[in-house]
Parts: sequence; C-alpha cells; structure tokens
Amino acid sequence: MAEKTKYDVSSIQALEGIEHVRKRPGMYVGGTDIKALHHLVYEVVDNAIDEALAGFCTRIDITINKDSSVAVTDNGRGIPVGPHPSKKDANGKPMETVDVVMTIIGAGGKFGGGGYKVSGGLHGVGVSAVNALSEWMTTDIKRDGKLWRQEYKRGIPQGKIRQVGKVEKDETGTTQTFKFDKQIFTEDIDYRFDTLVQRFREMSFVTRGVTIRFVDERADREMTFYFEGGITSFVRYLNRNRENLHPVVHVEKEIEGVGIEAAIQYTDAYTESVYSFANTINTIDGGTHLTGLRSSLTRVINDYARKSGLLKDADPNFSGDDTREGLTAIVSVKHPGPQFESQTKVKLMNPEVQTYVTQVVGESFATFLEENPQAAKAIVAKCLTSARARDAARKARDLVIRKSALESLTLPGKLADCSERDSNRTELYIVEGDSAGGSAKQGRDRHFQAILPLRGKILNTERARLDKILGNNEVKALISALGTGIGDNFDLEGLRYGRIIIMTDADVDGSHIRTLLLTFFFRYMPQLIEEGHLYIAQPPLYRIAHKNNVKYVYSDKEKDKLIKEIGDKASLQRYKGLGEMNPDQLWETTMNPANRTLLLVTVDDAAEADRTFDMLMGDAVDPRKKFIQTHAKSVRNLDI
Ligand code: 0RA
Repeated sequence: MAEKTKYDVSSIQALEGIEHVRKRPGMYVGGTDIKALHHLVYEVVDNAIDEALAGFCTRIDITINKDSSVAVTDNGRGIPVGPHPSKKDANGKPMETVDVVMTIIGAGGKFGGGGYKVSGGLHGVGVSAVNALSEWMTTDIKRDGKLWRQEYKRGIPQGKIRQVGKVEKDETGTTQTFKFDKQIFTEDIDYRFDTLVQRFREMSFVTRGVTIRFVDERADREMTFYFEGGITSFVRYLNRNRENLHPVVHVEKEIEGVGIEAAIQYTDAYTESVYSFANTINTIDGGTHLTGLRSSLTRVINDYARKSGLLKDADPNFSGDDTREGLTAIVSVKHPGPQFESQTKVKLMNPEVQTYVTQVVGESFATFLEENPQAAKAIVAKCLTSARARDAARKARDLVIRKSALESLTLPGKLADCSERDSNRTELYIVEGDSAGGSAKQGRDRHFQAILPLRGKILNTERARLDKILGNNEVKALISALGTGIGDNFDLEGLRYGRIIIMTDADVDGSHIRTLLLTFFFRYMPQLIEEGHLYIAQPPLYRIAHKNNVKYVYSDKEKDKLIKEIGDKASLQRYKGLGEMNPDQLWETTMNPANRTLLLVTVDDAAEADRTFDMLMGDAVDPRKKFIQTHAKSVRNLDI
C-alpha cells in the first residue's frame, strides 16, 4: 500500500523538525510529564476551536479511547485536500496540504490569509508537534462528499492521502486521532479526566455557541458542554453557590482588531474569583488584560462612591483589595498576535490590551452603576464592609501576633513533640482524629517525628476571615506547632519541622480534611508549599497475608495483581481508617522512612484543592450534593 516516499526539500525540513521535537519535547510541549501529555490534547483541540472561532464549526467531540489514544472530531470545513499553494518539493511539485499541516513544525493550521486565527495553541507549534510525539496519528477529512485518510507514524507520513469512503455532500469536518508515544512519555502516566474536563468547560464558556462533548471510554464517563451565554454563563456557574448583589454585567467590543469581552458580578463571598483568558487559553498568571480589568473596577467604584457621597471627603479611597472581595469576573480577549511572557508562564504581555480593557470595562461598568443605583449601593456597601473588616482584621491580627509572641514558648498541649531540634531532620505528622493520633504517637520514632492530632474539621477557611481563623483552636495549635507565624508575618526561618506530613484516612472525610488543610496552607502559608515542605502520607489500602508472609498494598491495581499471583488462599484485610492499624503497622507502612511513600504537595495540587474547596464548602447544600454524586464513582474507587 504505502509507496516508498522520496523526501523533497520541504519534507526534509519536516523531517528535521520532527527529529527536533522528539529530541527536545520540552521546547514544544513543556516536557514529558502528565502536564505535557495533556498539552497534546489541548493543542489538537485548539485547532478545532480555531475553526469554531472562525465561525465554521459548532461541535467538537473528544474521546479518550480504551488504549489511551485520543480522537478529536470537529464539524469545521475540513483540512483542504490537494496540493498546498506554496510548499513545494525539490522537483517543483507541491506538497499535499495535509502533510504540510501535520508535519511542518510551525506551519500551524491556517494559511493563505483570510482566517481569523486567534487560538492555535499556546506555543503556536500546532498539531505537527503532537504528530511527532505520537506513536501513530490518523487524520480523517470529510470534504466534497468524500472521506479522506492520511496516516503517520512518529510524525512520518505513511504514503499519500487516500479516499476511504463517501459522505453526504454537505458533511464536512476533521478527525484527528493520536496515540502518545511511550518512547517519549516514559513515565507511567495517563490522561486525567478531571483536568481535561476543567479545560473543556472553560473552552466552551469562552467559545460561545460551540458544543463540546468529552467521552472517556476507559471509565465509561462523559460530559457535554454548551453555554449559550458564553462567559456570562461562566460567571453564573462560578457564583452558583453564592448570593449575588446584581445581575451579571457583560460587555463585548472590538478595538483595533482585538476582541475584548468581560462579565462581572459581585456576591456576598469574601474571596475574589477572577479568571482571564487570551484566545481561549486560561492565562493563570494573568497579564495586561487582568490588570486592566482590576484597575478599571477600582477606579470606577471610587469615582462613583465619591460622586454619590457614599464615600465622604474624610474617607480614604478604596484599595484594590477592598473592591475585589466578593468579585467574580471573567475577562477574555481574542488577539491576532498574543505575546506570552515565556513558554511556560501563561501571562499575557501585550501592553495595548491593558488600555483597551480599561477603556471598555470602565465605560460599561460606570454606565451600569449610573443606571442601577440599587446595585451600585450594594457594591459600595460591600466595599465599605471589606475596608472596615480589613482594618479590624489587621488590628486583631496584630493582637494575636503580639499575644502569640508571648505564648510562642507554649506549644499546644496535644502536640507530641520530638527530641531532635534541627529542623532539617524533623517531621510533623498532622493526624486526623484522636484515635489515629494515639496510634501514631505510639508507632512513631520520637527522636525526629512529632505528632499533632486534629479533632474533627478545622474551621471553614473559605467563609471565615483571617482574624476568625487565627482564633480557631485547631488552627492555633497548628500555627504555634509550626513556629512560622502566618500571613504577612510568615517567616520560614521559624519552621520547626522540615517535613509537614498530612496523614488522613483514605475515605471521604479524610479527603475533606486533606482539602481543608491544603486550602489553609495554600492561602496562608504558600511559601511552605513552594519550598517543598508539605507532604501527604500514603497509608496502605490493604493488608494481604499468605502463610507467614504479610504484604501491604496501596492501590486496587496492586491488590488485584498480588491476589492473582497468590491465588485465593490469601487473607485480605481492607483498612478503612488509620485507626484500624496498630502502632507497629502504622510505623511499618506509613511512617518508617525506609518503607513509606510520601507525596510532595505542589502549588498546582494546592490550587486545585482550593477550587474544590470552594465547591465543597459553599453555603448552599444542593451543589455540594451534586458534586459528590457526580463524583460518586471516583470517590467510591478511593474508599469503599
Ligand atoms: C487549513 C485551511 C482551512 C481549514 C483548515 C486548515 C482546518 C484545519 C483543521 C485542524 C483541525 N480542524 C481543522 N479544520 C480546518 C480552510 C479551508 C477552506 O478554506 O475551506
């Protein structure tokens, strides 16, 4: 079937490109870890999103197959079939268009002008990089009543594009299917449904009117996203657990070829939830569009409050922080030439964008306040409360800090400290409940391991302010045991333990407490995470005994494998909680540095916990239930 391919000038260029991508995947997809793996999917989906943004595509179907190959189907125009208008080979013969798109690094999806290309992936390397990093990739194209197929192995075309069937005359679109190459992605990794879902949800919010269906054949799960209201729906979604102060304010305008869109709503919450997007990419590090949005809101609110007399002459202006409590907003820009800070930092740098966003948001939000005095009053009142609370919190915190400076020698009563004083060698286990705490105290090596049992759930940090949090007994014990102080007064020098290890049960309550603790650390002691001091213990799920042999296993997969090896003579015990293990077992399996596994917590993990937390701890009960129900399957896998 596959005729022998002669490599011409452009194909040599393509070959060198492919080799380079495979040699240096870091330069193209940011590495070979799970993040990079997800990047492959995003890159391919971005091409379909481009078709949607250009107005030619309304549906995108993404499927993870059982073998972890991924298929992305769009109903766009389909990649053109036939000779490419400019890329020619040494004999002057044009290359096939599909091969240009799929093999020439940096060729991108579109060419020949006319396209409103605003997505095209963060690094702009396009689908050819994905092709190069795939064991195999297949491109199916529906166009002109025909179904075409071209196949690649590790980026190299397998023959020439061929017709494999017929379709309806008006049926068009592209399906890209690829299997990531295990020669490149050598770690034992696979796609995470939740991470991908999050991204696709965001994409569908910022690409109004497109339906994104995501199917995971590995676990028989699927989700479909369609948001008529675009980012307005996004804001409503984010605020679904909160009381809002007014309807969503939405603005959309194009200035100098740059699309600017924002949606804004204040709620009774204390936190800020603002997200920024550039060409549908979530710019997690913000940038000029975010700065523009924030500064214009602060300015407009101050102007309004002064003009309407709600802010008196003697009052100082609201600070940026004052105007951001309870703010939920999305700013989304579509720019033909986006500049990002670097390959890995997702931060928009185009300076003109700040001017445009400030102008567009400023105008429309000022008009909104003028025309809706009730809403305006509620927003200003909220800012006043925030300003006063911030002041009160500062005073309360100073008081607590002064007091705790006096009390700093008094360690919490329930802390079982270790004898070692060098924090490079010490560990603090934060343990859920008194009974597990008891086992841990008996099982530990008291020379370097300290135990702090926490009773029940620590305070709900989402809804409570810093001054209240500092007053909570469980949190107080935690802070004084760590010795670092908190917030602006945090000082890593004071840290009494080099490793802080969260040890909770492998059940729903345990994961709840873990989420609470991660959120607390994320919000109030981020340096602890950044410097790599925070860990999660991994207690075993099963104890498997056979004759005189005892083995502990940490996952269901591992258990199944071992049971298969031993046969059914093995006796199996499932640990429902840490409390079921005796002190020796706890030491052997979870605390002894020679045997245990610890998970290092990264800022990404903590940020994810922070988001989950928002959902788990909102005032409304319904969404909480829904979350647990929709995730019941995965939760069950975790605890049974
Ligand atoms: C080049 C030109 C045209 C469309 C595309 C590429 C295209 C690429 C991808 C990748 C995934 N889905 C896609 N859909 C379209 C324009 C074709 C025309 O003018 O008809």
